[in-house]
Amino acid sequence: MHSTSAEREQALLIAVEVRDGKAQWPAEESLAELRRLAESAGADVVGQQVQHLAEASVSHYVGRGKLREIADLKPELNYTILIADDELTPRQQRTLEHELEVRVIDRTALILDIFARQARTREGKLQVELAQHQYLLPRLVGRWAHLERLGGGIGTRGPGESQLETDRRLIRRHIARLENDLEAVRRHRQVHRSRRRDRGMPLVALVGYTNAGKSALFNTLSQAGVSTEDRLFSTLDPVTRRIQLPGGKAFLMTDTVGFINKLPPSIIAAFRTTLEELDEADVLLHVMDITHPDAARQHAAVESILANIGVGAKPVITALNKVDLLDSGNETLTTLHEKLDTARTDFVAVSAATGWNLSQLLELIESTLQSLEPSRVA
Ligand SMILES: Nc1nc2c(ncn2[C@@H]2O[C@H](COP(=O)(O)OP(=O)(O)OP(=O)(O)O)[C@@H](O)[C@H]2O)c(=O)[nH]1
Ligand SMILES: [Mg+2]
Repeated sequence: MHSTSAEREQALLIAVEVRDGKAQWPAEESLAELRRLAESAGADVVGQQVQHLAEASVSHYVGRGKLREIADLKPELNYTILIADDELTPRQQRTLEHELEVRVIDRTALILDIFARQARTREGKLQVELAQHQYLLPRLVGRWAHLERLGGGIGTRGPGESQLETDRRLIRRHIARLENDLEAVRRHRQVHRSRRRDRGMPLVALVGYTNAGKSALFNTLSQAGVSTEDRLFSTLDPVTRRIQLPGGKAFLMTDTVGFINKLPPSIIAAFRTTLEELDEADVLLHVMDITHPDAARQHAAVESILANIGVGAKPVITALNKVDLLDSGNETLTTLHEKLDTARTDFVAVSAATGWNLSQLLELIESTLQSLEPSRVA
């Protein structure tokens, strides 16, 4: 028997769908993703609640009536944690915890929790720890003492329970130390990068939504043993490998962290170095899971993050991945490309799993690199 089920958090998911006319993800689909995030973090999801509002409540995120409904569900669902699909303000989080007497976390905390599990390198761990502390800082005051002691579950990894009791001054000091340590690691990486530059090899960086198949593609192309998993955020730390082109020349490819809808700015800031890899790249290879029902929205979310971090103008090659899962390949490809509503035409359908059409992808990479700066293809 699975002994952990008694200790696993029982999560109730909540989302507010704001009807402001702006194009966005329907709450149901966003919640389906939140469910995967919660499960990746080790929780069992026992239910979900959506509320349509003109705007989220400043004091408790959902409206009063919904709050009562959620409270009434407690004896039936036995939820031990409430997870909001948006980043809650410290005030919203406090009020919800106070009214419902359960721990309340949000999408950001969940993502940070998963990142903390996945970080392997010193730099990755420092980046996650920094983001966790920055998240924690405004949320320290006024939390319920008994809630602090619950611990052990999701949303509490990383800084740890003892840190929650520490005062803000200590947290600030710790943040400053983390920033210093990160700076040192960054300087080291800078040296590493300029050496790579000296060798003159062009750099192609993989980008894309989490679980799109970036690492799978990376592995098939480079024979690297990067872990690929059917879970969100399986890759965190960047890895770079040399890949041979059909014409005999070579380039470097970097696999790195995936993106997600509502990726909090604090996380983007903490992952600056990782994302600088993208800035260094000559070409971005945008990997999409074209079989995903939200492929078009995922594509838009990735493009918007790329624009936010200042690399939106880089040349992009789009790989429509997982075509092995499609029945009627070509038809779906055409409709999808239309749906993507992009002016870009540099795309190629591939299967990282079976290796289908990867030679065509390499040819496209080769011609793109040549057209950029012929002398750089060493
Ligand atoms: N059927 C099929 N599955 C694939 C293909 N490419 C990747 N997958 C699967 O999709 C899942 C995610 O693949 P990853 O390579 O880990 O995805 P990723 O983009 O690196 O994800 P993150 O590191 O989380 O950002 C894994 O279960 C892969 O086996 C493909 O071409 N066909
Ligand atoms: Mg990966």
